[in-house]
Amino acid sequence: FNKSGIFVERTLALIKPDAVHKANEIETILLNQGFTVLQKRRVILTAEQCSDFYSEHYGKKFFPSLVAFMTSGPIVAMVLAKENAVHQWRELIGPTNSTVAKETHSESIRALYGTNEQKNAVHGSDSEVSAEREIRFFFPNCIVEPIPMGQPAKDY
Ligand code: RTP
Ligand code: MG
Repeated sequence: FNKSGIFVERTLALIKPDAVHKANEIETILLNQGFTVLQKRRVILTAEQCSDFYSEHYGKKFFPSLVAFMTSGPIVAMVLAKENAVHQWRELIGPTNSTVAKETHSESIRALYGTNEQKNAVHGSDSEVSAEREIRFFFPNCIVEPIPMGQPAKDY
């Protein structure tokens, strides 16, 4: 909810291990694009946690390599808020393959900070349903419902 009490969509962003050293620059870009950072954590995923997070890709050829990459170092998880946040964040990060991004979306975050099909600097939820699941995955205590009027805000 924004200052006027109007619902603002949320999405989950990850800064992947290849771009964690550029986390401050990436955060500056997203703030300049009107996103608000509601939550932020630096984490190192276990292979099990990573497999769960990317379970939609289980069985694909690139899955073992993806898990190895995503567990190779710390990542930064952020809950971002903005109007139409899921779509807007996907637009800002650009195409999955950073090589393609450099050719077609040269201002995108994946063009600027990614390297190839796998090392692509950032993640963004692909739908509102994914966003809610992924936010809960990284921020299980984060409030998802508005706080009822007259009740104290607690436990988030
Ligand atoms: P993400 O979930 O990380 O935001 O990326 P995405 O939606 O744009 O792409 P997705 O298809 O969900 O793929 C997840 C991540 O797996 C790696 N990948 N490697 N052929 C390959 O080697 C390949 N394809 C995808 C990338 O790191 C991609 O972001
Ligand atoms: Mg995806």
